[in-house]
Amino acid sequence: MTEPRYLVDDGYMADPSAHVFNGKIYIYPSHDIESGIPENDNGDHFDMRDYHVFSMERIDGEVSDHGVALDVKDIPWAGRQLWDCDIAHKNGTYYLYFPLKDKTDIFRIGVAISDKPEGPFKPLEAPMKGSFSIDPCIFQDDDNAYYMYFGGLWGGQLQRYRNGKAIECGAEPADSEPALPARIARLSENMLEFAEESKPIVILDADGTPLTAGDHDRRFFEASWVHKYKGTYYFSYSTGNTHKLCYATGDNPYGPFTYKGVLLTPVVGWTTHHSILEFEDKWYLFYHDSNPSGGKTWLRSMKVAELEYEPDGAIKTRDGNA
Ligand code: FUB
Repeated sequence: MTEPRYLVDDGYMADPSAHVFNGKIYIYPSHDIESGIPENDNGDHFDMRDYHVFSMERIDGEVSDHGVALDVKDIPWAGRQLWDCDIAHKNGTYYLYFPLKDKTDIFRIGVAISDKPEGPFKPLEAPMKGSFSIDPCIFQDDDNAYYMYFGGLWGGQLQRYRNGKAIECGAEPADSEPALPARIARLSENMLEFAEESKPIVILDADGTPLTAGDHDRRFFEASWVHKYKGTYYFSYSTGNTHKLCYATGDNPYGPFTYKGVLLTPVVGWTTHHSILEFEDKWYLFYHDSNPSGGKTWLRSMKVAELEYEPDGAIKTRDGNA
């Protein structure tokens, strides 16, 4: 596969989290809809109400839509806005982790369970204790520990917290201060709770200093993803208002990570958001753009493209407009 490929042409799907289960690729996207809510920096127009799960046997094969896997009306604690989700598999059970605003309009992270990768998923009665903000990404390490990375600025509400605790002012730090980091927490044995207080994912410059809040071209904004390549941990993320996907590397799941570069240049649309997957000895980038909707930032279409590495482990930058 050389050219990027759109995965579905019926409806709008974004933020694709791709995993391999039972030898097949399963994709867990956000389901974009035309909500009629005017566009704003808070992301109110991203008023998604359900998730579909997709699968394919080959990277260039037919994509099956398994239908609605979870609906907001079935989540007891739901307010609004089902944003980017991710999945984990442990001992025959599939755990879907999703951000959703609760009835007080605060983003929390919920869990829903199924015995099949395509669902349907049954949500728990309440969100995960101590959870906040958006964009959960689950990474299973080689020792079978599971970690959740999460967080997102602006509409994702991360600026309302410091060191995992809600703050009064809820503003971003000054430009010269360290950037607000994504968070990580190991998951409990039963996969339903955090096993520890969340910790910051610090991204360092090559000289060892943390990236600053004013460094909008490189600092973390949202869309955490972690994968491991040749023993190195790669933390990748979106820079949000500068529209890039960047990555940083480290030698353990908690970091710190050292900034390395851009893996995808800006796409048509405001956001892009991705996952990285190894399948049959090749690496792939799943992401989205707003080309098919004619640039509507809230109607996004998921794609896949091959991801390549340099011999030293650097990821080759892809052109977001290819
Ligand atoms: O899809 C809603 C939000 O847009 C996601 O949670 C963010 O990462 C951005 O892609």
